[in-house]
Amino acid sequence: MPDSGWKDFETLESYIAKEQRMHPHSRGVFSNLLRRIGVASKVVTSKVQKAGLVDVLGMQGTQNVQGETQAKLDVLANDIMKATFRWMPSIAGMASEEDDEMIPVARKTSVDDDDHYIILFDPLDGSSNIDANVSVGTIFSIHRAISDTKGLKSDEPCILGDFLQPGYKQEAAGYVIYGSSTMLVYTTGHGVHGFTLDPEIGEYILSHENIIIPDRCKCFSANEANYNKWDAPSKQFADYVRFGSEERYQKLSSRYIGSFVADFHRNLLYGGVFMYPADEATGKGKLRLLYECAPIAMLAEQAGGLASTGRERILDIQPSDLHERVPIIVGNRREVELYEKMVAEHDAAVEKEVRTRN
Ligand code: AHM
Ligand code: MG
Repeated sequence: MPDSGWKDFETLESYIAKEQRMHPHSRGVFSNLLRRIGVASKVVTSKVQKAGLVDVLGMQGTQNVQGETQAKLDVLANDIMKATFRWMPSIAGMASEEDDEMIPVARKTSVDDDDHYIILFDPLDGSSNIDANVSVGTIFSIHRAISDTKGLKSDEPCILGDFLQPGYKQEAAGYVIYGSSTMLVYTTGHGVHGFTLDPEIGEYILSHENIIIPDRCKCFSANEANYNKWDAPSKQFADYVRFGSEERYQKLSSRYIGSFVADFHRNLLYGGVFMYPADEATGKGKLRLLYECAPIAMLAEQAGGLASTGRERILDIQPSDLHERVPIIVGNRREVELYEKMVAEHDAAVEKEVRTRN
């Protein structure tokens, strides 16, 4: 028989099923959630790809809770995500970067209390770039609902505490990047796996198994126009990697898209570091802890990297507000640790100065 040249491949479906078989007690609830993310992202992909063809470009005219004008596709992607998860028996609540409050989802009696999850998402991160055809993404984070479910009424299926959990408790996290191709990248705490959407068959195909950030610092990604607003250690770090003489940084390039998913995804594959430090005047970062930083931090750590505010590991932060913003540096472990060291030295010097003054 002549060889047909056919090569079997792993789809998101088969991969999830395989992972589920490795956990014999699993009831498949969680796997279904991941599958639904795949489905939702295909719908968003189709809308993003038609953005120039239908009347979805431009601003919606409304503002989200952060006071930013929402692009129409933000609103559409948010609706698609909510519609996808609202009916799922295992979902007790959702929270979206685009909505002020958490969204409780009525509990279904058919599901064990232990099988309730909450999902948080940024439906279309980087959407301010979309009119220029720049890559955008959907970021998601899944936690087990921790509230005493038996004590809650069906019209109170979750409480704020279910959402305000530190990142290290995430059950899964990931993103979908809508770029030259659509890719879904996720982790359940067992490595980072990437699937590329084959538009001809409409399936996600395993293209990047067990992604590990290469141990080289090829890319430095930050909005360098904000340099004068950064604090001293952030400036020191940026200067060190950009202009320093260390061999490791001789081939470094500045690479900044201004779309977190796209910037992180590139650095994950090529090696590098992304930072969005605090504005020194306000002490606040721009990116949101629950919708952006915590899920990306889980992926970074699973890929051998690190994510930090400079003073605290992102995954250790106890959130106090759904829409909390934090400073972040994420990427190669070596660079994040170098930044943390510079911050610690800076803080120690400031403390010493204060002590000698008093
Ligand atoms: P968004 O969630 O409103 O899209 O904002 C987040 C985006 C990130 O994707 C990106 O890293 C950052 O904002 C870029 O900010 P800036 O334009 O200040 O550089
Ligand atoms: Mg965002």
